[in-house]
Amino acid sequence: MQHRVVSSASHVIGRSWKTHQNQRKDFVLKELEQINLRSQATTKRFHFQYASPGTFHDHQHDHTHPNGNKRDFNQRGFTVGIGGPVGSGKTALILHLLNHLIPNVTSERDLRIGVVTNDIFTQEDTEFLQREQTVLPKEYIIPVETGGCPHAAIREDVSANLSALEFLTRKIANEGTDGSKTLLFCESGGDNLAANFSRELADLTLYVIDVAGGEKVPRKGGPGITQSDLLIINKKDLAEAVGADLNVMKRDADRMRRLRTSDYGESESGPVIFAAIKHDDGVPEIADFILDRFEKATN
Ligand SMILES: Nc1nc2c(ncn2[C@@H]2O[C@H](COP(=O)(O)OP(=O)(O)OP(=O)(O)O)[C@@H](O)[C@H]2O)c(=O)[nH]1
Ligand SMILES: [Mg+2]
Repeated sequence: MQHRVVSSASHVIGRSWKTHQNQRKDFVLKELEQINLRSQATTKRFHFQYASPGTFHDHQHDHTHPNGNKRDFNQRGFTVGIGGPVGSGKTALILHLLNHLIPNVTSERDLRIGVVTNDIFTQEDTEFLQREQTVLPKEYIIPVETGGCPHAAIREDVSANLSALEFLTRKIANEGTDGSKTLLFCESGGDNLAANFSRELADLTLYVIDVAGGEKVPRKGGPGITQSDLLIINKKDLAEAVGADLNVMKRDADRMRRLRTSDYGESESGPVIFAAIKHDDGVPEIADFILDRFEKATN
């Protein structure tokens, strides 16, 4: 279809306004006609289908990835990416992890913690965490305002998050701690099932979904569900109220996170934890999982 170039304003000067308006009307009518024709088209369209939503890949291994899986944690602390749909409980998880880790673990292990939160148009989650927790200095929690689709800032162009996390690492190191003892949480803005952290940004990925989204969510797949290092199914306290069967969710999550049979036993699946984060249920297990991976990566 040929598109006519619409006159620029300067082009209009010298012609009567009415002529211009009539020409525009003709143009719009022709466009509508074309759209109508297109909607009746019978040509088959090809919609590329992925063979699968991807498989779980255990990152507790010795082989190196193309970018190398050893990096300088003094430059940027070990980064835990927390993704998941809107309202699934990502910020609640950070709040409860801070309250669990800081009194119980950090001084014993000489560990320092920093947090970066992503929101699209506000700094809501940073403000919430600064207000609701009292265990971490407020300046160790900083926001990134993505201004657009949250997945872009954790997957396509991670530079805003990288600079925020490097800034926090320097800040923490300046206050007397070796940067390699820095554990950073990076919360993605709530997004859809296609969003997932780039391994360039996150050393460990957690993906939080919740039972209130429906028992179907694990089997819908997507890279967060299939490939995150840990899948957290939150708000199990609401399962009965929303009619979600936790056994079905576990079965589907295991199926979607099955390890590749060429490398592993056929029946193994990536880890899944059911939690009620608001009630601290499951939080110690999630903290242990993070600390285990942190120690393995940084030692
Ligand atoms: N019933 C119940 N509510 C929870 C639980 N965890 C979190 N919530 C509530 O769920 C709501 C959303 O939690 P958030 O932590 O803000 O969710 P989020 O994933 O950070 O949301 P966005 O950042 O907006 O994507 C809040 O009102 C929490 O109190 C839980 O285990 N059970
Ligand atoms: Mg949040």
